[in-house]
Amino acid sequence: MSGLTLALSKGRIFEETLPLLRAAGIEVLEDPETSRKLILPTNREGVRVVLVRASDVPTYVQYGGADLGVAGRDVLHEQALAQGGSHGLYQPLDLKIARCRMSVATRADFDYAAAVKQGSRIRVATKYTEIARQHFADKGVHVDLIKLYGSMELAPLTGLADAIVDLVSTGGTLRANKLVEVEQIMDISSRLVVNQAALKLKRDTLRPLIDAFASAIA
Ligand code: PRT
Ligand code: MG
Repeated sequence: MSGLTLALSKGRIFEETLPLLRAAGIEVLEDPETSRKLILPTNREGVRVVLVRASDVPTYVQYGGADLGVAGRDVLHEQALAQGGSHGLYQPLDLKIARCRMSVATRADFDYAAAVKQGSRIRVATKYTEIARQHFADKGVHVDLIKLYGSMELAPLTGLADAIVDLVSTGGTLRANKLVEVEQIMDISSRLVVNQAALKLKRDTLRPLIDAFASAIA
């Protein structure tokens, strides 16, 4: 009961969380890029890392499959909207890692401003249908949303959609596919999320960890 399970996704979130863990005295003992294990041991007895899909991190933490985790604001906001506003996760810290922005992008030859002004229906492909729905509703723009699970950039190029809502960091992916960013929706970074019950039951192990993360960010 005293052990701690931390849910992380492979890739940028894992890589960028490592220095914060190190600052808290925790070393992950295996590399997820070479190991096939889904549960990684650490140098701290009872502290383990579980590897899950980025969009599964909030679910693991919400239902207690993990005590805490690191998830992007994109994933957290999308799931909170889908669950009617809140998922009851304690979010004590903005870790300021895996930063990017969520934006609307179109083909260069699509006049987004004119389409908005004329009140045309715009076809938008995205993985983030809830965030997109709210964003366009707030602007009073009529959209038909098309749910995709990846490679959003392809949608305007094939005529599937007029626009996409996706994450942008360097802008390289948009440029490589001749798309232009026409609107920014929100800034994204990753948050620490903690299971509410664990916060009470494992307070003595969790609190110092959260405090160590907090001072490592600053
Ligand atoms: O890849 P997989 O399908 O397994 O899952 P995932 O895409 O949900 O996970 P991952 O690891 O790619 O992303 C995890 C989290 O990292 C996201 O939820 C974001 O909070 C954050 N993040 C930060 C990003 C990016 N930056 C980012 N650039 N997630 C994705 N991207 C993608 C973006 O979707 C686009 O395809 O990178 C491309 C754009 O990058 P630039 O640099 O070319 O602009
Ligand atoms: Mg990805």
